[in-house]
Amino acid sequence: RHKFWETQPVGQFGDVADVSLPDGAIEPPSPLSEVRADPYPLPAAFEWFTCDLDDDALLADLYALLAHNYVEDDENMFRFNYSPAFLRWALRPPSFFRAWHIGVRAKESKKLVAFISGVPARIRARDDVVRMAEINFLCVHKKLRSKRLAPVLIREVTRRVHLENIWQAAYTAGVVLPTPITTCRYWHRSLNPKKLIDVGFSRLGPRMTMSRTVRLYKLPDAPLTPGFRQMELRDVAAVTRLLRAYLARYVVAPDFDELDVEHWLLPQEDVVDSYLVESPETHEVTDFCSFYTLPSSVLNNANYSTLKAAYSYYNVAVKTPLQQLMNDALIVAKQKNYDVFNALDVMENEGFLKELKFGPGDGQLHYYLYNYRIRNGIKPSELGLVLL
Ligand code: YNC
Ligand code: MG
Repeated sequence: RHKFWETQPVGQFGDVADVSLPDGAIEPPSPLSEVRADPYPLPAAFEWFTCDLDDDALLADLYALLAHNYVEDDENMFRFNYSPAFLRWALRPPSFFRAWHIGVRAKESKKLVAFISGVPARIRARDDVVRMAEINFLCVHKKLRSKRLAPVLIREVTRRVHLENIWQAAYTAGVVLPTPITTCRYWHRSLNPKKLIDVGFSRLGPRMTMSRTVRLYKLPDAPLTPGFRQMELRDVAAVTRLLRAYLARYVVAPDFDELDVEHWLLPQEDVVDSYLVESPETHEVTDFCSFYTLPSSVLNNANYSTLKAAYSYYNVAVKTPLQQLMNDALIVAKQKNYDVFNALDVMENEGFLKELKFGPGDGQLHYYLYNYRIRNGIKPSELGLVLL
């Protein structure tokens, strides 16, 4: 059934009932001298091409490949439109490896036709902190689909990850592969309901008029929590403490240090936004919330070409009720002109989704680990990891 995935060190569908298999690595690491030294062969017309994201022209090519060929919804109405600035942010965290930004181009025209990437991360599973690669942006040009190029890209990124003496990876996909550690659902909170209905993202509810719908989703003009403000560089240590203590509750979560927090959470215009609550009395940082910006192209609509979407990232509510904190996140997203605010049912998110008028989406997001078994998987609420 899965000619490629059956050959890989991942939980296989047949293993599910086998209680004798222990949690942790499926295969031990090999000596580095045994890692294949040469890139895997590609069809003759193509060549490997390590991408330098400092190069604006290359970044523009990568942006264009993804903007035209990356993930679409089931009805092909929308396609992710990651911005060039976002791609730079996503692909160059602390200690990133340039060799893990892997392109395939046509030998003759030099046109970029496929891509896969990895970035290094420390991810904790139960009490085991593991160096992993986070694999993302696997993309094959629409004209080259179903030719078994994807397994070649995956084998090549795996080889380059192994060369750094890293043997595990984390990734998400909309498709079911052997075997998810958990399956999450996206929820959507309308901020600009009229536009979302016009582009076919949402529908007018039964017995609802447009003006009642607009009123239903209306939000205050400014955040309500005293001391709610944007995160700044001086907050990195406090946010790191807050986040580390919070993520310790989850079965699978990143192990962030201050450098990670500075990279992943310090605000960058139209890439990542982070807010915190600074107690007006003690000046202590008590709560934190964040979202990243991922627009979608609207395919085949006469009036609109993009949807501006915010995606809930990491949130920590200690003093402020989570619902109130997230309501403030919705308010700032609305102020900044986002059309929709999306969140997965991970961590404690179930605790605010319905109350804050999020509706369940139809897409599922499956989370996977490579060469790491977690017997019986986990619940979305036990997952403390958000990938981009
Ligand atoms: C997918 N998304 O099952 P079997 S997510 C992994 N992730 O293999 P072909 C996938 N595998 O079943 P196409 C996959 N989609 O026969 C398909 N596959 O064993 C498997 N779409 O290859 C599939 N981006 O080349 C099958 O298929 C084999 O031409 C078929 O190419 C697939 O980034 C794809 O959704 C997805 O661009 C590239 O459809 C193409 O269709 C495309 O004939 C639109 O491939 C964009 C899209 C995927 C987004 C993502 C995470 C990727 C994770 C990859 C796995 C990483 C493993 C860990 C490596 C490091 C290890 C260490 C240490
Ligand atoms: Mg293919």
